[in-house]
Amino acid sequence: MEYEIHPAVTDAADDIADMEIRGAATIADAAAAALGEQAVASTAETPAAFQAEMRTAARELHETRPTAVSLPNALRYVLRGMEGDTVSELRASVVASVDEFRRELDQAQDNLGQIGANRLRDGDTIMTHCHSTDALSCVRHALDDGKELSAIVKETRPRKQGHITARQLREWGVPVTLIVDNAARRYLDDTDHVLVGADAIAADGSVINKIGTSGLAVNARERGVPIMVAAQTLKLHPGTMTGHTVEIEMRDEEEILPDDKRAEIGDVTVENPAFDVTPPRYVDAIVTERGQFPPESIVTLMRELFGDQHGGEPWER
Ligand code: RUB
Repeated sequence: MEYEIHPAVTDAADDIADMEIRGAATIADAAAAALGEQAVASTAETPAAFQAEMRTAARELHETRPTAVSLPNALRYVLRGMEGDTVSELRASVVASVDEFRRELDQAQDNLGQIGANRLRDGDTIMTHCHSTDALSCVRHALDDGKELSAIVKETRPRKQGHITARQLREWGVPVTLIVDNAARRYLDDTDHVLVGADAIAADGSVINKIGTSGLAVNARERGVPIMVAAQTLKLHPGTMTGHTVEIEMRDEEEILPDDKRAEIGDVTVENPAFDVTPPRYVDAIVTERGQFPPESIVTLMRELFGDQHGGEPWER
């Protein structure tokens, strides 16, 4: 059976895959919003057809990028809220569920920022990697508290999300020093905190984030610079509680080596993993909207939040 998938869903899926929409929280927000549009536009005539259509839309959104667990967590949240005996009841429940999800996401990011800001002191210099809205929420709150901060911003090859971070920080008036990734160790001596986000947090406290995070964390530990991970609970990966590992996205070789350059160099293999895994021993604190945790204790929060529900595909009933 073919279901009519709304352009809002196919457009969101394309934009997520192409990284026009990127960053774990933003991806989750966009996916939930697209499901809401699907529900509103649905012409399904029976409750079963409506439910099947929503699950098909969720699957299309899920197949875009594999690593950020916020995406399946968002889809699962919305689909679990789908209830009712008629199409209009089902539609209303999805719309309400999407609204609630998006509100909670904003609220969680705000609460997390307040908590994370307490770790930052007036005059501190932070070092960032990639672009994380959760990490920047901590900076925003510290600034609102009247603290002055400076930032050393890693460029973050190959997609240079550091530029987005730099632009945001400059808008807030934070002095920014932009460096290439390879210069990070040198500038750790001028850094008070490494502050990064996460795409997923595993039950053992490992942090999955933009490629290069783990090397930065090892170097920071060696220099004695604390590493703080800002990650709302939407980033906790339920499947890792039953031993699943987080899939690391491998992206197009072209992002690293365009065809014309490849023609100059000759036949080489290019590997382009988008994320890496930082073991818990290199992380000082995971800051969530529920408080801050040493990474080894995050499993306690996961047990509390997920209970016996360790995931499964979002569209499974
Ligand atoms: C983004 C990235 C971010 C996390 C957290 O990778 O690694 O650090 O997603 O972001 P990409 P946020 O650019 O490949 O999506 O805190 O905004 O959820």
